Amino acid sequence: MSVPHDWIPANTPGVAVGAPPRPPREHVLAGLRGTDEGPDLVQLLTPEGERVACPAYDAHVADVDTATLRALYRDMVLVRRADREATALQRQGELGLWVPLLGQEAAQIGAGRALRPGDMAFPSYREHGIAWCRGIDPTALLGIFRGTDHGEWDPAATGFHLYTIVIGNQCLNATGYAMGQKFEGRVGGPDAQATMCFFGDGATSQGDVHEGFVWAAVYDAPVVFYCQNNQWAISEPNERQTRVPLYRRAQGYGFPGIRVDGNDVLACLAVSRWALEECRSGNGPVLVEAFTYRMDAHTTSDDPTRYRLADELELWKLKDPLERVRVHLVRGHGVGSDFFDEVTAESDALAARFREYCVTMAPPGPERIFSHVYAEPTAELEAQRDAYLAYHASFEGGAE
Ligand SMILES: Cc1ncc(C[n+]2csc(CCOP(=O)(O)OP(=O)(O)O)c2C)c(N)n1
Ligand SMILES: [Mg+2]
Repeated sequence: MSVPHDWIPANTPGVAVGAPPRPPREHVLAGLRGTDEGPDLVQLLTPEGERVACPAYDAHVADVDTATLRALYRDMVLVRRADREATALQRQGELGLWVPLLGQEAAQIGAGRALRPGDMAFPSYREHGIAWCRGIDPTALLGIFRGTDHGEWDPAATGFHLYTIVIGNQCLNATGYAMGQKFEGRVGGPDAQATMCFFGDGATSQGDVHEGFVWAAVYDAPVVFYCQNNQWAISEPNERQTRVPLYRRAQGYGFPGIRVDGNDVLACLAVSRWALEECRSGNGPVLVEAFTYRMDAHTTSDDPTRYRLADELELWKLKDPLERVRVHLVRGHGVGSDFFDEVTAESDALAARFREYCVTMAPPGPERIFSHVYAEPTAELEAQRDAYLAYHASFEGGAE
């Protein structure tokens, strides 16, 4: 089958008469979309849990032994457990909203474990697995979804920016940050840093992403653009966002684009390590498309049964990111049931702690709205805060 980049327009100079013409529209619609897995998918662990050779990337995970694989599996189980608990908490009225990560554990843990402490990550709103890898306890995410906070962590201390709801906007922030890393000489050398920017397939249609790509390309900014193509942008399928596989778009900007099996944690780790190293050594930017699937609703406010068929989900369940690592650990590394029982027990304990934290969270005081407005408070802001607090105090005292 021909693919779009092989197409030759009819009158291209130097192309022999009779060369294959551009296929008709029906041909394009028949399946030459950017939605197929395609021939370039980087995969190290098959959905059946079999380790397959991948000469281009094997060296980047040569150090991954049984202990590391177990750790990657544990990460994925724990973030999935917290995610499921948060979904239940929303259904019970304890959270206003939750954004599930179900199905994207490998894409996030692989990338997150490739980051070093000095690197910087810019998430959108579904990156609970990246937060985990940056050492942020899942309880710190709850305030955003309970409506008490915009994020409890310190981006500078954790190397993890606050969540971004405005689609694609973080690509501009990440590119600017990476340009700063470059201007300040933090590229090349032993302590080199990189930036990783997380966004979805739908975000690639946003102007901010295009602008970020252009600036990053012309300034050789050390940023890995990490697109989790989970096939859907709420109810819009990926085929409504693109005519070519997303990773190929990088070519038009002048930097490499790689498509990795986003349900294969080992491949995501290998490709992310490679991409980050490219950036740290001055060869950035890089686009990574993690080809994955959103197994749950877009958010708890969404009902995916309104726009997609159940058999699609059933097909992706066969590619579950956790299951293939479990099978590989058992068959390839002789890991016994004790380990899996321990991880289950640990995940139950995490879920209980997470729930307890959520239902006992104190509502924030009225002064909170004035915190972090500016890096340094201004006299005017302080005056506004004092007036607001005085008003609240009179209200509580029964004066109203
Ligand atoms: C600028 C902007 N436009 C529209 C929205 C509404 N919106 C929220 S999520 C979303 C879909 C994003 O899809 P994708 O980028 O694929 O990320 P995913 O949610 O699948 O992880 C849209 C359109 C928004 N938040 N910001
Ligand atoms: Mg999406």
